[in-house]
Amino acid sequence: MLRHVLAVLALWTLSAQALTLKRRAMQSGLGSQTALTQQQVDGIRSLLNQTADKSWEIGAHAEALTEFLYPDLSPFASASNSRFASPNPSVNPFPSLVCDIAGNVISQQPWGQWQLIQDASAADPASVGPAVILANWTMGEGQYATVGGRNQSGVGGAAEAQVWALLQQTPRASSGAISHRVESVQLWSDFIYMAPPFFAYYGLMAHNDSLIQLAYDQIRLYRQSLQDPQTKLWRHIYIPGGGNSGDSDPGLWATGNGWVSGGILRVLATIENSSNSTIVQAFSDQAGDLASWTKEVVDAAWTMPRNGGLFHNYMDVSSSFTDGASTAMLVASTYRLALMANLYSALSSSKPASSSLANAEASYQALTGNNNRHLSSSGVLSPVTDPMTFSSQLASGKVSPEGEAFVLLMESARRDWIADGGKIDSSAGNAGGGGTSSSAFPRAPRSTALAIVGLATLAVILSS
Ligand SMILES: *[C@@H]1O[C@H](CO)[C@@H](O)[C@H](O)[C@H]1NC(C)=O
Ligand SMILES: *[C@@H]1O[C@H](CO)[C@@H](O)[C@H](O)[C@H]1NC(C)=O
Ligand SMILES: *[C@@H]1O[C@H](CO)[C@@H](O)[C@H](O)[C@H]1NC(C)=O
Ligand SMILES: *[C@@H]1O[C@H](CO)[C@@H](O)[C@H](O)[C@H]1NC(C)=O
Ligand SMILES: *[C@@H]1O[C@H](CO)[C@@H](O)[C@H](O)[C@H]1NC(C)=O
Ligand SMILES: CC(=O)N[C@H]1CO[C@H](CO)[C@@H](O)[C@@H]1O
Repeated sequence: MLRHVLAVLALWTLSAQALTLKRRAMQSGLGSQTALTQQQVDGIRSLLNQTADKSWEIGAHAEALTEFLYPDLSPFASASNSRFASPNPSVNPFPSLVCDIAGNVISQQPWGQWQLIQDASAADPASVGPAVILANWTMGEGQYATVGGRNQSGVGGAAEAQVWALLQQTPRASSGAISHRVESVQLWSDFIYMAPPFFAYYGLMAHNDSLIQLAYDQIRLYRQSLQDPQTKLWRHIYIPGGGNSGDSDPGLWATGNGWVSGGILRVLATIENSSNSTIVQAFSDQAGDLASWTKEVVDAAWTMPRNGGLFHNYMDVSSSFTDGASTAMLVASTYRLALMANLYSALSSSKPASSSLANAEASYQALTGNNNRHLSSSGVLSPVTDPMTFSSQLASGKVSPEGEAFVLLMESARRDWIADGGKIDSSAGNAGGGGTSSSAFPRAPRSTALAIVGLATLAVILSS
């Protein structure tokens, strides 16, 4: 009897220890209830490294690595160890891969060019800006400290010049909205992920509140021009005054709504996570708006038709092909918004609808499970929209770098939600069907179950 009690106690202690270890390891990389494998994550990272070469892809790559590998430095960092507002050369772990990305960009920037990467898009190169700011603050001032061959004033100067490019070299709509394009005024939903998070982070680090206000104002002005009053989702491209109407795209492009919700959330988190109560108070009305504007998009998205858990490329057009990339990004935004609304009581009225959370989880399971139907064992996501045409499906076997980044953003958001005590709502099942297939079953619980069975067997042997 005593042996039996001891064995049960031993079992209890061992599994408690296993859980503690797991919780500690959870802070970066894969989450505790992930349905991804390490092999898929390695594949995604390697695909990103090889294929993300357009300006906005480089920015999305850097942000995905920040949230996935260096979460203390992301705007969504958790309370006790956030270094988001105070990055410095001794941060641990050091964000070397993000600084590598910034360094590669800077080393190729010709002298005198204000954009970080020369581009017909005014906003897309700014997506790399937060990585450059992070590199600047973590590199140190020593004579031999360089990133991309430049010393600190050169690296900080590159970020500053990117701000000037947007403020001084880019045309604006009469409303004041800064164009997404260099040559003419065009408002693209993509802008929201590219420029406002950079303005906000720059403003926070430079103690320049007018840049934080600018981030908010640009989102407000873009929303005025792009939001569809019926669905509340955002249109893709609006050309003020008509212009060359061939360039406009009034469709409710799914990826655009992913960029919008993800970009607004980063600005919101930058304000809330500023570690500066003056800023939190000064921007409390703006933060409330940003949270409710994200909720509009997130809740509206989950009322749109889906096929096997995936959104359609144009969200309200069931005949358009399904797109795993935007689906991943909208799952990410749903979990991020839920986390922010939980943490900050001022934002609690912007918690996503419970049906949104259940649908997001069903789509997460559909994307990651179902015998690798949508995410191959080497990490290739499909089907996805072609990032260069945005209206056609990418040929099978090809890789969408932004889609790969969205999978890491999705995993990071869900991981952080769970780590904060958020519940996974599986009531909507696995929207991809085939929910009984073994690969749809989350890996971590399975390995925990195996460990418990093993320990229980040991307990029985010991006590007999
Ligand atoms: C990309 O791959 C190269 C070569 O293996 C490696 O040195 C570099 O650190 C990688 N960068 C990222 C961001 O993964
Ligand atoms: C940084 O680099 C610039 C350009 O190479 C140089 O003019 C400047 O003196 C350097 N600053 C420091 C502090 O070393
Ligand atoms: C770069 O970092 C230094 C402090 O390490 C700071 O003084 C400077 O303002 C920063 N520049 C930018 C653009 O963030
Ligand atoms: C907080 O933000 C205000 C406004 O930007 C700034 O004046 C102040 O220096 C900041 N305080 C700290 C401790 O960074
Ligand atoms: C804040 O940034 C804007 C835009 O770069 C600039 O015009 C302004 O002078 C800055 N304000 C301060 C106080 O540095
Ligand atoms: C310093 C600070 O305000 N950190 C906050 C950053 O955001 C997370 C939630 O996303 C909070 O938990 C932290 O308190």
